[in-house]
Amino acid sequence: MAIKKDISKKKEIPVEDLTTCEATQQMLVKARLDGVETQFDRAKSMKACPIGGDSACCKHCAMGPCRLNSKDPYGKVGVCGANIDTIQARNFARMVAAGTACHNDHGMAMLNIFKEVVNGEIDDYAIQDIGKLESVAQSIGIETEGRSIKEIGLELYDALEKTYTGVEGEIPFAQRVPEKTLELWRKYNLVPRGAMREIMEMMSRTHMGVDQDYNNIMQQISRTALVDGWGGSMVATEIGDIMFGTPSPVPIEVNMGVLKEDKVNIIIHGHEPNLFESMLASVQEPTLVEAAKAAGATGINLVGMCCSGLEVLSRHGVPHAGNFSSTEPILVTGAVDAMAVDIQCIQQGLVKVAECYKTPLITTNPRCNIEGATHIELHEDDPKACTDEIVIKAISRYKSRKMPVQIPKNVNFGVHGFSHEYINYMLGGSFRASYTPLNDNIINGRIRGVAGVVGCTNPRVQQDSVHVTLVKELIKNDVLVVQTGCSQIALAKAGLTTPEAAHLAGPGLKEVCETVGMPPVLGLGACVDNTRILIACSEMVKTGGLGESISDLPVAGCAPEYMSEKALAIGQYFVASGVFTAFGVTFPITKGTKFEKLMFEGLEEMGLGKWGFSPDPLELANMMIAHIDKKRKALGIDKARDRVLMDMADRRDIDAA
Ligand code: BF8
Ligand code: SF4
Repeated sequence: MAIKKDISKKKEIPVEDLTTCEATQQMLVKARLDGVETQFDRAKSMKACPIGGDSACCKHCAMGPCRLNSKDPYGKVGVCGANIDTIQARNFARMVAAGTACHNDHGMAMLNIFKEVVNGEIDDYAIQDIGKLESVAQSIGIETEGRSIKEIGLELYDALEKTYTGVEGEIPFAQRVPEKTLELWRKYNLVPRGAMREIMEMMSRTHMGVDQDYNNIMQQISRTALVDGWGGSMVATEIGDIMFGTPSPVPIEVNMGVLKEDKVNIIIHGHEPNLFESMLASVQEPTLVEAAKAAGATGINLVGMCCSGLEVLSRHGVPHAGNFSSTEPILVTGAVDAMAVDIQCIQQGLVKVAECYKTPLITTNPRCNIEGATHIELHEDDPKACTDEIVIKAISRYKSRKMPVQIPKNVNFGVHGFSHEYINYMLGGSFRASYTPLNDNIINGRIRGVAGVVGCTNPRVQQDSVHVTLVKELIKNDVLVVQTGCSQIALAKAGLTTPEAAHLAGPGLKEVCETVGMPPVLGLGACVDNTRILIACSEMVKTGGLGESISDLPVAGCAPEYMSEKALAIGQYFVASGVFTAFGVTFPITKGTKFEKLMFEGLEEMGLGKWGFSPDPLELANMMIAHIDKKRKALGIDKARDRVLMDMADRRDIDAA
């Protein structure tokens, strides 16, 4: 039963303060009128625990839980004697382990499907990109010349399986890491074995009474995170491209206005692309389209949310309805006839909101059931049995729509789908496809550096605003921005992923964007596709002129509105790969501790990247730009940029005269 709370009498925060997404604002107003609660209400009534926020508590055994005082971090220790550094390191370690587990679990599921496709046991999916199959195989030393797809595919499967199961040695994609970076990892024993081994060791070492030196725990934190970025996530991206197509730029529509009042609206929300790919087939099934029309609709409208949506937005241009914090508000439209989910970032709160609007909320994956949702399991050998049934449920909900429908009119346009392969081609053209033009433009200073702005939205901050303010500041300062995850949708809604947005960029970046016809903000896909950024960094190093290691590059990363453990795993693999990575909202650390110093300074002194934190978007931008400038200086290319800027100023003076 839906419990409708009377939340109208409580002192309300203006919706404009909760989110800058106008469509979400409208739906929050309606939710209040309808007496429906969302994460924004819960965030207000649930004050974040300050001790947990500082990571100053431990509940790893029943002698505790133990709470230390983050104002006096070394004033006391836990019952077992664990000090603040051990406690924080263990907490952080387990969050990274959980995030890494999520991405690897997803990647391994994709790899299993791939094996069955190659073996001919699954015929609903196919190998769409043979070129990518060959290039991925070659990248880890597999011979492709004169061999069949099946032979290459099976050898690739066997090799990539070690990403998960390897008990010793190095994961296969370590071969893609620039030599100097890999040398450093070997020096510190950071090159991961299989994910199962690393995550198991991480959980074991963080048990009460095992690893109690934060430096040593940090080693395993990095190794665990690296088997996310260069392991499970990278496999998910590459296998996804091989099976469903490598993205190339595609015009897209985002925002809640992609829902259609006269159509059966189906939303897919989650992370694994196969559910969506099967649903794409189901909504084109003539009998189901007919059934929708017989129910009075003009057709079936399939849209995505969160990372599932980003996968098919990038690959096929399927419209995207919004990011994480909009997943409850969109149900308030009353226009959603079914929401089908698989794994990750599916809030339990969706159940009640869906109930209020009689929207079937359907779980499809055996790893994610939600109490109160309907479970229709997707079996890879017959996925359409599941997706067809979801469409039928949606049609019947459409037929019995009783309550008024209110769809925000907001629709924004953009160009997305910039795989690292495409960046290669885009800047170099088909005759000289390479990263040389990107490197050249960085060296000559037109592009100051590259920033990855990624990650979630979080109701603890005004939805989308931190992403948008940060990115605007970065491009204004000639920093090219690459994006994944919910952040990408925040920027798409703000119109920053169009080539026309080049006018918001600084003079150097603007010139490059206008010459190439590209947006100053490049959408790369879902969160697992952060690995496209790793590969791009790797290519930049290998192309030459920007140092020998990823840590030499004038690049930085940021997740300014993060909430998930996956985001922390991503942050840590960027840091361990050599990238300065700053987070917003909050950071699970106690100030003034040795562990903080290690994270925010020590790792960089070892030759890796480092962490940064600020809740303020402009401060985040300044930190990232300062880091980029520091790297430019170390590379000796800071002077080039001075010249470029002087040229532009001179030109303006001449124009004025
Ligand atoms: O993996 S950005 S809220 S949807 S965790 Fe989740 Fe965060 Fe969105 Fe995708 Ni990524
Ligand atoms: Fe307390 Fe130590 Fe047990 Fe943690 S492991 S709860 S610090 S006694």
